[in-house]
Amino acid sequence: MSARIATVSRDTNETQIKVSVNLDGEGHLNCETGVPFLDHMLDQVARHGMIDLDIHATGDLHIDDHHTVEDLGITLGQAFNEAIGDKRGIYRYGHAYVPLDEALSRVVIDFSGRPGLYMNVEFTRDIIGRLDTQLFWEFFQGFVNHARVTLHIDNIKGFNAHHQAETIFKAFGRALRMAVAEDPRMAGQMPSTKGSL
Ligand SMILES: [Mn+2]
Repeated sequence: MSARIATVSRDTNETQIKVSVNLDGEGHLNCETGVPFLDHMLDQVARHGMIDLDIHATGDLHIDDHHTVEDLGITLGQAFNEAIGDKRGIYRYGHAYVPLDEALSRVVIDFSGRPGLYMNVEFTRDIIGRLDTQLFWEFFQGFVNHARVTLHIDNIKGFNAHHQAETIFKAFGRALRMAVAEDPRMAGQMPSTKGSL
């Protein structure tokens, strides 16, 4: 496989974001988003996805975190879509269950080419750190639309909202890792009878 890397810049009046991704990385994150809890979550995606992420973001945080979190999801999705290429020879589907103490989440992803987010999560608090938990939906919707994936996220149990979020992002990283991995038996074929994804 050729190098699965991409760098995407996205500039609007609300945010300026640059994301570099290496799908075959070592799990390193270099990140400055200005939203500390989001940095903590992206660190989980990089580490558990074995993906290298280099992210620089400046946004209108004086309003709130909304535009920055949503646009990060969009830009990350664009970078994934570019890095993964034509999807020949990958597993395509990935899934993971991840616990953290009392919390348990399941994430299932399909690099289907068809954007779809099915998120079943009830956070036990509205705010984690200073981050509005509604913004996780915005992040994943932005990612899904631009990475063109089907993504099912279920928080099965959880009392502590930090744990709920962390299990979701760790499972997201693990599911990504499985889905983008090279399948030696697929040997460069498209993982679809349709012939394209
Ligand atoms: Mn934590």
